[in-house]
Amino acid sequence: MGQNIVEKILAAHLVSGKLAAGSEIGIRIDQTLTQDATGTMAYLQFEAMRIPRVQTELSVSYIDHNTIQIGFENADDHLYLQSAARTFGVVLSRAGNGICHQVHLERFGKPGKTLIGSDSHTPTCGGLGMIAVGAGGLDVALAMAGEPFYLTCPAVVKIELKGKLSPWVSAKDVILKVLELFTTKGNVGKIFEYGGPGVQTLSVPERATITNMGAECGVTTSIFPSDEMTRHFLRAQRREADYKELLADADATYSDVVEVDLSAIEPLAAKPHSPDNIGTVKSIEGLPVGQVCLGSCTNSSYKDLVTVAKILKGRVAHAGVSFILAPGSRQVLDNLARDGYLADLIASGARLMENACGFCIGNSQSPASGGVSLRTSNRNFLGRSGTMDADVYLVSPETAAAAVITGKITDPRDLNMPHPQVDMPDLLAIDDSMFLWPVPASTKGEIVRGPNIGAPPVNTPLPDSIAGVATIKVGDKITTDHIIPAGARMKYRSNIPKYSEFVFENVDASFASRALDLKNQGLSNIIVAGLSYGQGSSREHAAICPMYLGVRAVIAKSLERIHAANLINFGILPLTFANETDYDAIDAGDAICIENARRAIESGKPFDVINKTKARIFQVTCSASTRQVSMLLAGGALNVRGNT
Ligand code: MIC
Ligand code: SF4
Repeated sequence: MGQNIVEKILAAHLVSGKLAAGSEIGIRIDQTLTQDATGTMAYLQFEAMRIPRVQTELSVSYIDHNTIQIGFENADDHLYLQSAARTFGVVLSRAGNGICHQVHLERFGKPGKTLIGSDSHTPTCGGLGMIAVGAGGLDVALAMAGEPFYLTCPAVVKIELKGKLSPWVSAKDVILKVLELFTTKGNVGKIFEYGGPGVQTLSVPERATITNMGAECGVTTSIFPSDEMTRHFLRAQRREADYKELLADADATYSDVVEVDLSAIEPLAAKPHSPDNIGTVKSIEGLPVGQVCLGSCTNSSYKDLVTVAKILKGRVAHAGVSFILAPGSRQVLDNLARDGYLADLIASGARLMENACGFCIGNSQSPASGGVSLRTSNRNFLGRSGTMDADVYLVSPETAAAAVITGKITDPRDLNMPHPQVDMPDLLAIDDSMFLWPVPASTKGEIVRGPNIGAPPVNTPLPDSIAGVATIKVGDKITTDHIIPAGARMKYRSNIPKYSEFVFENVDASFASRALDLKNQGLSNIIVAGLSYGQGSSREHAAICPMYLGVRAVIAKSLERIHAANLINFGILPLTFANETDYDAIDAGDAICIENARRAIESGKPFDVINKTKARIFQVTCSASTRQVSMLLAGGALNVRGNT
């Protein structure tokens, strides 16, 4: 029987398990990436494993998130990362070199290879025909130590693209369409494999926009075939030798096939406050816009920025609009400068930011109170921009450019100008001088630890009886940004006691101190949640910090993949209601108890939870593999590893 692309790559990397959707498999990892905000913890964990050098073909440590550096913390992290990279044989991409996903796509991604990254948008490299998966830092550390990466063998959904995009409609509109069809919940355990005749009309940067934002659907990853477009992209990067054709067999099968007609898509926007709250740009036309932010790992390629430069040429940003521009990489910025487009963008009033995440993670360029911000990034969760009452809309570069001109949400097709055709160049200027390459083990030097660098915390083994309190009850679609905010708080990533003070800061500011009090009384904290708990980022701090505050279990209607894995890695029980209506019968503050917890999770069967306050019993399930059950019993992955 024929194979799809996912099956081909997984089969070539399979270390344990069977390729049957739903069962746990272990795969060999060729490449890893980390970024600074998740990377310090990942390398601290790697250090704890006492492996002298990384065991992968390639591991890259990017500094791209915390580059604002107010206070000493970020700078300390950067020095730690640089010295850890040198010690462990990791390539370091220095601050200023660009956003991990854009740079990895440009310089390192290879069709047919596997990549895991401690960032949820690692699937960006799926645009090159890789299996590229976002994971918690500890899973990346384990992969660097040569361990397989374990995941639930995915169900492969084919997204059959037909037709061709109309002028002024671009890749961002395609993924917004996909988000409208699939939403941000209910897609755990799936991979989107793109196919069909429409694929060949999309360049690699366009494909990468689509695979990048597949992360918002909650899928394990998304992937495109590797074909002549891929060869062209790699040739422009002067690495055609990395090209390998990778296509699905004609008789390949899929768990589902969904057709998307590219020619029927129109300019779309994700409205506040979720990437799946999709409407046409036409339907929100005329809304005044105070800020337009162009950049992020979704839409900051050379092609995206040249398109905007061409639209804006000869015009200046509307007086009401602050126009922010953050190129995705130094390569993009360099080529824009060489080809004259940077001058056009500056002439149009662009406020040039660093080649980094910047505005996307809310550490700068927060909108005005009650402001409307149009962004080409991928997440518009409430408060992520740094302004709680701002409305953030996610749009294509074309729609963003139209608002720069008019000062209001505008369908770019109404600009009354010919659509600028931008093809990817045959050759780009390449300059790898901002990478620090691995050095021989004998010259590696010391690891530098400033006061911001703490030891990675570990949990205690799972007690047999969990006596606790439902310390907080939250609703559906709680993101990791709700659990532990990034933005201004992000500089505490390496200091867990400090960062933990901000758990649920924007949901219930009293949570952290209440949880710590209960922990000090010997009680466990339990989080009660609705559907799709833990959406969004891969940040394992959304597990580590609650663990530090004494959280022992999350009981939710459903949990998202990366967050559930992170909870297990840090010894927090990821439980789901056997009957969702039981959610309604719990109130925050209820005394909750689980007897024989160890035996219950070992059994793999639904088990009882007692709500002492309401004098009721309800059942929950712990979906963990045998391997994960041992981690939960030991109090987390580091404890298991410590015992081997
Ligand atoms: C994000 O976009 O939310 C981040 C910041 O890149 C996170 C990683 C982190 O929190 O450090 C992600 O997407 O995984
Ligand atoms: Fe950086 Fe934003 Fe991409 Fe996250 S989504 S990696 S913060 S650019």
